[in-house]
Amino acid sequence: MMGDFKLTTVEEMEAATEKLLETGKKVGADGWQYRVKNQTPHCKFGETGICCKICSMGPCRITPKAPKGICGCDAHGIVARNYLKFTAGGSATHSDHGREICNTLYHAKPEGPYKVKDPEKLIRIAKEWGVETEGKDIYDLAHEVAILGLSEYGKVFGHQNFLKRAPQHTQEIWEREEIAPRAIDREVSCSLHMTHMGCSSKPEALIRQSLRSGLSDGWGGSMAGTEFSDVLFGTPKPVDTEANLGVMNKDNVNIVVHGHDPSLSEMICEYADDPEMIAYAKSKGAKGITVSGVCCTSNEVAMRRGIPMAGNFLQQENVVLTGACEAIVVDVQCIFPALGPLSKCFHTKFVTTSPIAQMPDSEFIRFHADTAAENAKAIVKMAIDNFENRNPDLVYIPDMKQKATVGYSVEAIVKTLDGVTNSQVDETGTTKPLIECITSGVIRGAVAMVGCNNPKIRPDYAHIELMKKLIANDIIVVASGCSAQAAAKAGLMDKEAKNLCGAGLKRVCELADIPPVLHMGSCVDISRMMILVSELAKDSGLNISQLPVVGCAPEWMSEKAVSIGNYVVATGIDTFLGVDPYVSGSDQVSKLLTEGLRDWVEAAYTVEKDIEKLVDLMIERIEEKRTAIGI
Ligand code: WCC
Ligand code: FE2
Repeated sequence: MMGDFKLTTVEEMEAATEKLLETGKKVGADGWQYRVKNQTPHCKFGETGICCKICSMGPCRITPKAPKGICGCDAHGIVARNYLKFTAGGSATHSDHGREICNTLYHAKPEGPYKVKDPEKLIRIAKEWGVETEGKDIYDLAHEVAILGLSEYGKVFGHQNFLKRAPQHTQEIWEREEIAPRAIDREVSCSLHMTHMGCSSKPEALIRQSLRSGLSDGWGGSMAGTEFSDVLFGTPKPVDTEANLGVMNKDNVNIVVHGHDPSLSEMICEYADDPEMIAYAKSKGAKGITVSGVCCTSNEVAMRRGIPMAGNFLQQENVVLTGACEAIVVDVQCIFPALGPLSKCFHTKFVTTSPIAQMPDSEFIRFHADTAAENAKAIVKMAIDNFENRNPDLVYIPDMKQKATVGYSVEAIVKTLDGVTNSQVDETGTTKPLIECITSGVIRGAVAMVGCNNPKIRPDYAHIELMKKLIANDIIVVASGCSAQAAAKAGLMDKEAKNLCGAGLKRVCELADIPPVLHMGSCVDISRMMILVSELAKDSGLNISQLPVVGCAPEWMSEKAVSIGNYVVATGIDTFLGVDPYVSGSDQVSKLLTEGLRDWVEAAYTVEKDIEKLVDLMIERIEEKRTAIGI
């Protein structure tokens, strides 16, 4: 039965945004839609990657008349250097997030506020890292493992501990190609060293380091972020939630969390749930407190607590434009500085909390692991106190939301899919049921859909349209970051979306009781996807590059996304991009990324701005891989 299930269309979302922008006009608010117009057309030199300003002799720009910079570097060297710097920015960012989580783990105490919620996972990691666990107090163990985790950033010898989770074949490739990441910080430093004036200008060397730096993120910092967040806050399990702006409640105090680090948002959720705080909100005329989220911090609390998702990256201004946001509380990454001035047009408090992300026109409440409880309480109280400052004439919350089931960690996927095949009991705990679905052709393959929104692509349109076509072709989608939120907003994470699938995938969704697009978490959680493909490879006896699996970031925009792309490709997974990473100015670099990499790591990039073509290319690639292994 289809019931009254219907996807929310991009047109409907755009109409809602238009209405919000009307409210914005009344109060003189700016918006990214207007700033894009002011910034277009973009600088061609920057766009094609051939502007160099790494020393003060320049800036040098490459043209047919001036084919070399003052130092003699050509377009290929400049493009590759810019690409490596871009990557290093992303690896540094994800990895520093992971470091913060290790630091939070180090501060975990039985009396809170940070506790060990998944001791089993902690013990598993400890054993994996050769730490004696027998008879040890769980908090002592947490602190010991946290220090080891922190040491991964500056380890003197050897490679990242987590690399051993990859199949043997993949590890051999990393060794052979000299891209196995050493200390995380070292790979970032080494990248910046290589791109300094007078160091590398050979594309092969620079792109090789881009892969290594990316791997230090995906199999280092991001993986630490994911794993230790699970230890602290619990490993996600399927949970029901809702998505889109309609999750905000006009009768309640609305607190929106935005950014990436769950250390902050977990505490905010904790205190927003406190009966004392709810009573206080009622005393101020509200009916209750609603916490919702934007970007990955939202994904983190949605996956673990079912906290609703207000929206993704390009919707961050919309939450303020509802006029019903008492506080938008941010930690790090993907936060528009525009939120400062925008919040001043409304009663909204824009609260920054991290020394890493400080912005004008914000209230800075410095968040620290030791004082997290007080900090969170102060922020929740500030939001409640702000409720009475709301201007009712400006309140408009689009009546638009969809149901979503989220929380598909690898552990949860393995457990859930065990229900699909009537497989023998001894197969419990492996990816074999999933492999059976793929080899039998019930599911043709899988696509990992990740990444941001980018005004260069009609927001959410690429994510949603690609997913619709993939699931109709019996290709299961795993999603993270803002791509996952696009899916949830559209309704593709509602189990009823099974009716949009081909017959095979529909049957799997029914048997396993899952939506066709599985929410695997935040952007650091793309490390979960690396573990999943590794398990699939080990359990099937195939190499990762042979699996009918590809990655896709159709609307990406951040440096982190390029770092991700590099580690996904370097793990052996073909990756499809809808936005060019500023490399078109060098045919050598473009060729290396789209073809040459295959000789190194058995996978490469495809860049295709036409969404229709992009999805067909992915389906083609998946079918090619099936044919190659004879399934
Ligand atoms: Ni990850 Fe992209 Fe969203 Fe930010 S939160 S906007 S990097 S996908
Ligand atoms: Fe993110």
